Amino acid sequence: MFRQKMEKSAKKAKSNIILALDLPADKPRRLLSRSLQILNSAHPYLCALKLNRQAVLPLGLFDGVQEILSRAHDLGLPTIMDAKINDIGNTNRAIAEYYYKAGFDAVICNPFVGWDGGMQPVFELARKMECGVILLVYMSHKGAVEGYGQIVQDSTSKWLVPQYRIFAEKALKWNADGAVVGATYLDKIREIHASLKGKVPIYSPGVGAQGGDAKAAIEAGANYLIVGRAIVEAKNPEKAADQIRDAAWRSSRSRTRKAK
Ligand code: O7M
Repeated sequence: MFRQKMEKSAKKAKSNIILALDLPADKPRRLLSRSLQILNSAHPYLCALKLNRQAVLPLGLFDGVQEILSRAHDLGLPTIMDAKINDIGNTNRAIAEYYYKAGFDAVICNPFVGWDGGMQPVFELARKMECGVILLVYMSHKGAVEGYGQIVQDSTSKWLVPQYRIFAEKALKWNADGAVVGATYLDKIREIHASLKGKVPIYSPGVGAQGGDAKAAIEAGANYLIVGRAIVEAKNPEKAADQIRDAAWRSSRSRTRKAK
């Protein structure tokens, strides 16, 4: 359901840009009006909206956040909660349920906690509520190598492999709706794209402010780009979104043509 919603939205907007609506700390009322302003102006160039706790904490889940979600849905944009859910199953399920009930179409989770008594309840809930689950596979920041890049012994095969490869395998096995891989690591996007065999779409954050390039990330195999400051903090967020969208969409079109 969620995957199809995303595909439909991207096709309609001719965009694979997900806006990360992260604003610097401010008074809740100002944050809400600025968030709505940016969303209203940039939405023609977006395929989805992502919020994280930076927005939920000051605005309140069933308060300001719901107002933003309802506006996004009115504009036809699916919504993603970047919760990086990472606890025992019972807690994970409760957290996910709140987000889905508030109107989020998908949540982002950390596969590190494993399936049994970890992620399983979230996937079960997501299927029941027809919502999505996206997993972290390789993050965009420098220190990602210390966790996602460390060499570990796979608990099933006993082979020594990089952690992110195990996470990519879990994304496939658990039938996740997406895998997050930093746009700052093109080699990782290529490698993970190959191991996902086109069955799980790649969501790439890190374009612009973190140094990643939209065109290069798409060429390497990313399906969607998560973009925050390059749009939110631009003098003209609408224009910035349009420019990034244009570069990314052209690359994804040419990748599709080459694959045919
Ligand atoms: O474009 P930016 O750098 O201003 O914002 C990027 C957004 O993506 C911001 O909301 C981060 O929390 C998020 N993000 C990363 O930057 N790196 C990651 O590895 C993962 C995420 C993310 O979205 O996690 C799901």
